[in-house]
Amino acid sequence: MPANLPPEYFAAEEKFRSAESTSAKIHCLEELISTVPKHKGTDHLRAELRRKLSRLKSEQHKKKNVGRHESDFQIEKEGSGRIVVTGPTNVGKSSLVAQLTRATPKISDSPYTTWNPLPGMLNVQNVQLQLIDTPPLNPDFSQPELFDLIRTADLILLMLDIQDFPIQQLADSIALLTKHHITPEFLKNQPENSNASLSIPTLIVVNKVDNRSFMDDFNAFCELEDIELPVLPISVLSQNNLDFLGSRCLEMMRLIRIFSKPPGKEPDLTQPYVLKSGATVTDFAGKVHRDFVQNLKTARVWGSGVYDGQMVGRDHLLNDGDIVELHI
Ligand SMILES: Nc1nc2c(ncn2[C@@H]2O[C@H](COP(=O)(O)OP(=O)(O)OP(=O)(O)O)[C@@H](O)[C@H]2O)c(=O)[nH]1
Ligand SMILES: [Mg+2]
Repeated sequence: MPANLPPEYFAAEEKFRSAESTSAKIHCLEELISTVPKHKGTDHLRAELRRKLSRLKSEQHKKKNVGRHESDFQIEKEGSGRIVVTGPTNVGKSSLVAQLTRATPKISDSPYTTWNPLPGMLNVQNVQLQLIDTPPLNPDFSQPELFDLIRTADLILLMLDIQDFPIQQLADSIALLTKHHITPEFLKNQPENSNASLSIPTLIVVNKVDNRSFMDDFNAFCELEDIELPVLPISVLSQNNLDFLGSRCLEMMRLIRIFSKPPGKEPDLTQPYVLKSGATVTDFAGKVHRDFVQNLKTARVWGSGVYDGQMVGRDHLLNDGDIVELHI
C-alpha cells in the first residue's frame, strides 16, 4: 500500500535532518511523526520513526540520569496490593494512572513520554491499591530495573490500544515479558513457558475503545486469540468501563472485603478488612487482633451462603462483602 505522505512530512523531514543536538532532533522527530497519516501503508515508516525516537530519547535520558536511575524503580509497597500498568508506548498508561489516582504523570501524544515509574493510590470499594505507571515496553531499549519492578506486581495491567494494532502489541509485549522471565498467568499452562518464569495474574486492558464503533474491532481482537483471555475494553477518554476495571482488579488479585461487626453495634461498612479469597473466620480474627485467634469461640456471619447472623465455626470460608461478628 502506498504511503501517500503529505507535503508537511517532507518539510518536517528536512528540519529533522538538519537538527544537530539530541533535544532538537527529538523535537523535530516528534513533529515529523505527527505529520504521518495513520493507515496500513505507513505502518513500517511509523514503526521505524518511533524506533529512532526511542533511541534518541534513551540517549538523552542516559546522559541526564547517570547514577540516580535505579532508585526511581524501587518503590515502597502501600495498600492492600500492587498493580503495575505496563504495555507499549502511547497506549494510555499514564492517562489511566492520572485518571484513577492523584498522581500526575506526564501525558503526551508523542511516543516514549514516560521514563520513570510513578505510583498512585487507587480506591476500589474502599480497598486501597497501589497503581504504578511505568515506562513503555520497548524492544529497542531494555531496562532491567523495569522488569524487576513488574516482577513485584500482585497484578499486571497489560494495556493495549485498540486503534493501533492491538494483536501485534499483545504479541510484542508478551515476547518482552517472557524474555525477562515474567509469564502472564493466563499463559502459564502453555508448554513453552518454563518453570523458571514467574507467573503473575495479568488483565489485558484494551484502551481507546472510545465509543461503540470500536467494539467491532475489540470483538475481532478477542476472536483472533487462540485462548480465552482475561480482557476488558476501556476508554480513559470517555471513561468507559473504568468502574468495572476496579472490581475486576480486586477479583483478579483474589482479594475479598470483610466487615467487622462489634457485638450489639452496627458494622462499619466503610472500612473493610482485606483478605485473600479462601480466608476463614480464623484468618479474619487474626487481622482484627492477634489475640482473637487464640480466644475466638464462635462467630456470626451475614452475607452470602449463610442465613443472616448464622453461627459459624473457626474454619468457615468467608465471601467478599461478608459481615462478621466475633465472639471471644
Ligand atoms: N482516543 C483516546 N486517546 C487516549 C485515551 N487514553 C489516552 N489517550 C491519549 O493517548 C496518548 C498517549 O497517552 P499516554 O497516557 O501518555 O500514553 P502512555 O502509554 O503513558 O505512553 P508512554 O509514556 O510513551 O508509554 C495521549 O495523547 C492521550 O491523551 C483514550 O481512552 N482514548
Ligand atoms: Mg506514559
